[in-house]
Amino acid sequence: DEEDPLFVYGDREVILYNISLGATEKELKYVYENNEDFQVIPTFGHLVTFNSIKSQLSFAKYLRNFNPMFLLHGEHYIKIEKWPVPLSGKLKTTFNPLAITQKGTNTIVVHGSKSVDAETGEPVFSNEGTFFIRKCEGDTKTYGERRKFATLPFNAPNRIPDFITEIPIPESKAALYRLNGDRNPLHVDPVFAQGAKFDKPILHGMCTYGLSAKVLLDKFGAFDEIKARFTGIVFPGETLRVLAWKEGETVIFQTHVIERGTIAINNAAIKLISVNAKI
Ligand code: HDC
Repeated sequence: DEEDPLFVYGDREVILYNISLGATEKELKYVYENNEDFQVIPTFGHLVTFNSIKSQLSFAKYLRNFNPMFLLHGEHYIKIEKWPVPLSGKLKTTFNPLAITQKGTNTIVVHGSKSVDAETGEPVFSNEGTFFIRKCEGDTKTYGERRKFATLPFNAPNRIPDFITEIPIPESKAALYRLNGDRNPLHVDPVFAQGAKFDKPILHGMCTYGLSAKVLLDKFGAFDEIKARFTGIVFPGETLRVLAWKEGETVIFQTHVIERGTIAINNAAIKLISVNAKI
């Protein structure tokens, strides 16, 4: 396991994250630290792993011919271990690979992390990120156990969704979203994007994920687990359509790109929690 520098955050990071997922001045609970219901959209919990180059190095050493330009985010799972999500903190994160699978010329890396309160040792967030790396080589091997929710298929039920909403994405979205910590040039630099074989910069997977999570949170309430697969790219300026099916405490969802008729997120779900039961 590798250990990262501390991730230190407060209301500035919380408000920036909420606004970059579409929160406005009409939702004071997301943008105003003095509001009695001030809160962070729980997908914030992944930032601990994306703010650090060390987390990437912790799996790069298992690979041959690894070029970060050819890395795409394939899936992501987050577990909120401490509810409600603390609005400030100093977190210590340890990383460990969970699995490496070679599929033709692509390597799929599943990378796990656990973040604890640096002072008390109390668990706060766990993450499992899957990275789909083109033109790479690795030895297929399982290193650690995965959480059940992270690996369930979550196929959309064969019925009309319980909830559908649309989210227009401003052209400037990726430029703003980067400030949360993922400075990957793929999302802003046209030359880098072309090197990665895209016509123009693509949106951060975790931005599409967070935008979808916010509308689900607003509709269905608090959740403490979320998993999704990135099945298609998104360009800033496009419009997302989120479709959701409530199945007990699990809400299965998909996120489509209206303009190109594609599915950007599939095999995805949140696990609702009863906030009252936790008080
Ligand atoms: O699905 C394709 C795709 O393009 N998906 C969208 C990817 C995307 O846009 N991601 C978000 C943007 S990238 C990003 O945000 C980077 C971010 O900045 C990362 C920062 C790094 C931080 C590091 C700190 C830790 C694609 C290309 C992923 C796959 O498409 P295909 O090649 O057509 O795949 P397919 O033929 O369908 O399947 C091949 C095998 O791969 C498995 N697979 C497919 N999609 C997967 C996936 N595994 C994981 N995740 C996915 N999304 C399939 O299961 C298949 O395996 P098998 O043959 O066994 O069925």
